[in-house]
Amino acid sequence: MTELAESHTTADRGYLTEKGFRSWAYTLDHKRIGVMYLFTTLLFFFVGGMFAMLLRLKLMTPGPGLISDHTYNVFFTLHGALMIFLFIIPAIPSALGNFFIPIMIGARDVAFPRLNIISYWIFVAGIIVTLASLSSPMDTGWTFYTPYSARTGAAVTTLSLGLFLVGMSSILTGINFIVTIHRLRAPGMTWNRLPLFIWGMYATSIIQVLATPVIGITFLLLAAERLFGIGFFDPAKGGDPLLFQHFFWFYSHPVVYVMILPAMGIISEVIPVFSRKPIFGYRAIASSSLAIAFIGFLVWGHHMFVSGMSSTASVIFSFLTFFVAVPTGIKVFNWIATMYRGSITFESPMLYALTFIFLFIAGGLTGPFLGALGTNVQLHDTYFVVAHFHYTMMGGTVMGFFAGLHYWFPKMSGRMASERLARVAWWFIFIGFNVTFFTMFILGLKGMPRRWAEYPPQYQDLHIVSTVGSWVLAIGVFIMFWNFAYNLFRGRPAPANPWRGLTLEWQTSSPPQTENFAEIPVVTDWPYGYGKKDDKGSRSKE
Ligand code: HEM
Ligand SMILES: [Cu+2]
Repeated sequence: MTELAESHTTADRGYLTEKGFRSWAYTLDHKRIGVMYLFTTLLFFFVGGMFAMLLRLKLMTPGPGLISDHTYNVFFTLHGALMIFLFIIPAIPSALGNFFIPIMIGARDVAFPRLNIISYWIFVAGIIVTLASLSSPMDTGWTFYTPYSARTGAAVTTLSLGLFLVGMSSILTGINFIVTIHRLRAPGMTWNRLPLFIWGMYATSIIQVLATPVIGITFLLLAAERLFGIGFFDPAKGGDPLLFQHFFWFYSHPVVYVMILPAMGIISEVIPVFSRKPIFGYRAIASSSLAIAFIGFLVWGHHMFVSGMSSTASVIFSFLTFFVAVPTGIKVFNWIATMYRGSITFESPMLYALTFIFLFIAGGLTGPFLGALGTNVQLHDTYFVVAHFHYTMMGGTVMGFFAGLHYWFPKMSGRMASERLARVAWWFIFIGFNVTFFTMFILGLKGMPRRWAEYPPQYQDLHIVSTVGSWVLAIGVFIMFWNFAYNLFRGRPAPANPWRGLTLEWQTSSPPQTENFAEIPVVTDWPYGYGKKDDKGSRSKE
């Protein structure tokens, strides 16, 4: 603990001391910007979640019920698009990444603080344009496939431009993080001592910078096709609708790793702290993040097996898909090896980290069924796919995000959340999640197609089970955020290092002061050396 952390009093609210709208809107402090991203993305998690609840409510009955079929199309488009573009892609990188990257590498801020706040406001501008598209809401699904998206009367052009801005913000943030990690590491913070969350964020930033321009340009082409009738994707004008799918998935497959890599980074921080053991296979975990980032660019075609792409291409994409499983498997193996014979305690961050591993394995093991050509053709566009991606995205990324929120809440807010409430919420979330989404695997295997507003009555029972599960899940999420909201004001003051972590963010006060550290720390060791020191007094034992 630094001297500053010891002398820190509860009256001193660190970077939160200054009050008022302007002090936030114009701030250059990466922590404040991170907090603003956190609130913004959480808002869309709730709005997107509300649409999910409406979808599930509607699916309780097989016929036309609660809402019209067109409204159903609009709702699942909004649910998918908001969850993906305004929540899960930006949430961990922009919110937790912004807040913790500089602190964890021992810097005072990101490399380009002005660019950082500009990125935030570009993000907000993108959101405003996106919301403007609600004047005639999208019904294309979040994938915007042509030719339908080129012709529908819905506000595809407006939404494309909104998401173009959101993407631009994401590219700028990625560049900022890469430069920050290269240039601003504290003395002694070598690449081999970098916390694994930083490695995950580094790989993520590379994907953001390389892949996002592709979707940005695709959105512009789509807008141009709609506005000026240029035939990029329309066969009647010499265009190719498949080209759109290639562009779309060349971005969107790598981007599932923008969603999952930061969460994996969080898990790699939490597991050793709550197992009190050095992380097993540090280098393997770090380099597998980079491997996932690069292989992720080679497999987009596995979303297009039934699109009419050549069978040679299908076979190659199917083959390559299996390679992503290798670095992913390495990580899971190393987390489990880290826990092996550790003194594990089940505080809330660990509880969610274990939930991540459990649900992500379930999601991951169902991936190969979709990656293999034969089974894919059978399962394509059924609820099996819906179950698979909710297990990986919500069971994986969102649980990782929750682990991170519980882990870092004391640092960000300067208060402790209630462990008891966190546990109650966890039970609801764990049970609710599995009831909601495991049911969808069964529905998919039985042949229930996805994106159908009405369906044959034999599927109704399972749909009812899933809907009831979604209420249990929603109650859990509500309790969890109640816990955070209440203790943001009422929680007991957090010590500098409540979990006894070794990464640098725990060596400054909670909440951190404006420039993070009274004195830039000098790093002498890696951050995972729990347990005994060796005879030289060094903790660096892998
Ligand atoms: C309370 C939790 C949730 C429930 C009950 C839920 C439920 C649903 C339902 C019923 C569908 C429509 C399936 C169909 O008709 O094909 C759907 C689609 C989707 N969900 Fe969720 N969901 C939840 C959370 C999430 C989260 C956290 C994410 C991402 C972060 C997400 C991403 C998606 C996507 C991308 C689609 C596809 C939309 C489309 O086909 O255009 N969902 N979800
Ligand atoms: Cu993919």
